[in-house]
Amino acid sequence: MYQLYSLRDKLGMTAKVLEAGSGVGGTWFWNRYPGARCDSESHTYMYYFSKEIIQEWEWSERYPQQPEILRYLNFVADKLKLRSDIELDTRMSQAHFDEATNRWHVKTENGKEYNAQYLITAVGCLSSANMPKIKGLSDFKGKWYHTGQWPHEGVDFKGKRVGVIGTGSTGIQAIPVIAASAAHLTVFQRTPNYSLPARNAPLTPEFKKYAKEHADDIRKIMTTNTNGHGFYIEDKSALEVPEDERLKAYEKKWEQGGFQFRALYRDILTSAEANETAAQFIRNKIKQIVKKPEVAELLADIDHPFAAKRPPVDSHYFETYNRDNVSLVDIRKAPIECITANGIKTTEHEYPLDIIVFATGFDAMTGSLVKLDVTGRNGRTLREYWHAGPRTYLGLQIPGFPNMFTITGPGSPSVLCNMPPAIEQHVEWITRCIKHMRDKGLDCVEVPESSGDAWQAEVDAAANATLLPKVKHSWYLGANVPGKPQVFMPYAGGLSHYRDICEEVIQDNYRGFEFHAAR
Ligand code: NA7
Repeated sequence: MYQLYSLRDKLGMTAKVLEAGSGVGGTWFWNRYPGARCDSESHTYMYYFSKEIIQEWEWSERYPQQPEILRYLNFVADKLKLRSDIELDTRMSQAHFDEATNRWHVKTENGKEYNAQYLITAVGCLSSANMPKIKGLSDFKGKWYHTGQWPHEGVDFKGKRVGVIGTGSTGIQAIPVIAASAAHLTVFQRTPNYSLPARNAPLTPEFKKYAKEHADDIRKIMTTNTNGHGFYIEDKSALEVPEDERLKAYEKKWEQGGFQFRALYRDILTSAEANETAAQFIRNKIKQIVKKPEVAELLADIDHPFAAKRPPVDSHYFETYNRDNVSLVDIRKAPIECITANGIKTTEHEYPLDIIVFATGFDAMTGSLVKLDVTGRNGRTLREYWHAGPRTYLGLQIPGFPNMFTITGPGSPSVLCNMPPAIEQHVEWITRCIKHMRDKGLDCVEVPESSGDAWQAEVDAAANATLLPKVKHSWYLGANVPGKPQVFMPYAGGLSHYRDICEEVIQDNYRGFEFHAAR
């Protein structure tokens, strides 16, 4: 939606948006699972469509829930009169680059065909559901759901025995809400996870006023910091601070809630020793909150550095394990063997269930792109080109795929950020590039292999300067999808630094890109 608004507003271009769902909203259209909400704070979770919209729209909570975000996106679609340019229920099934005309031919599942100079993919980094292939699912007599494809009419858990597989951000959001209505909830945990309390609450009138009056200042911070949040990371090492001072600081941020905890020290993601100070603080908190020692032990037995997998924020996640109707199963020790007609069978027990919820995440970053069935120069498909892992230039273009841009593609900061500022930066960059081409009478832009190779070296170097690639079971590396190449995919050098690089590239006459004039 943002790309359509930006292209139309800045270039006066006709843009056709193909949207697989029967409504606008993308990720917020599909992810309707219980407890789904944004984990960045509402005043920073503002796709910056216009100053007027920022002033007019009013968020109700510190972390908006999915229905509120979806209402916002529908409000924007109406306000900016975008609906006439959006084709709903239109899933792209194929795109082919015609080298003779420098244009893309696009086919959709409902049999429509389009011809376009530019193909801009905005398919989301976390939109292709990862549904584990567990033997016996088709025998299950109850109902099962993936959180990313939740039924619009909702699911009634009342009186049901429910199993949740997965304790990533989604599972951690859903578990407390499901536990509140289910007869019994069994959580199947493979990898224990850190989580910070969100401390969600309604926004006060004073805060709403402040956020509107300071919208420009907040936006400036979001666009000039590492992760696109509304605060900066302190320029201080966790190791240069005396322990009692550090613990007090962690305690204060824990009480305040949210990601500012992670911003206390600059080296939390670069030094194992600094990271351990935060990790240990959280593990101790888990053990204080969870009353049954054996359950606390299982939850706190975390095998990776804090925030080295995408860190969740929660509303009463750990407290939920104090409920009598919740139990935790360690499937790292006793893996799931199969699903039976009656429930889930691990190597130790069978757990009878009426409903299974798969909070098992996504084929992240590349899954939705590869599924598009895109063919570039010389008839080469994206699936073939990326068989050993994704390769892009700046996460914006892929060698061999001219006139195609990838919003938050692999090789860009994307999932390491609050997503809206990362998306907007890409949209603005692409808009400028297209304007440049129009002004100069150019009709084709592409990147050579050498640009992709050089950028991949930067992506690797940025990742290796952090603790992130050390976690081998992370979806940042594609490890959650069996058979997927294990390559660290996002750019870990920070959004502000990346933004500077993208700007330098433009100033240096689009360094690394090649343009061709119209024939
Ligand atoms: P995640 O973060 O990928 O979490 C998925 C969870 O599901 C995680 O605990 C996985 O364990 C678990 N999982 C995945 N496959 C299996 C199988 N086969 N068996 C058991 N457990 C499994 O996805 P989310 O949807 O929670 O979050 C993704 C992002 O979307 C998130 O950052 C938000 O910003 C929105 P594992 O850790 O792989 O052992």
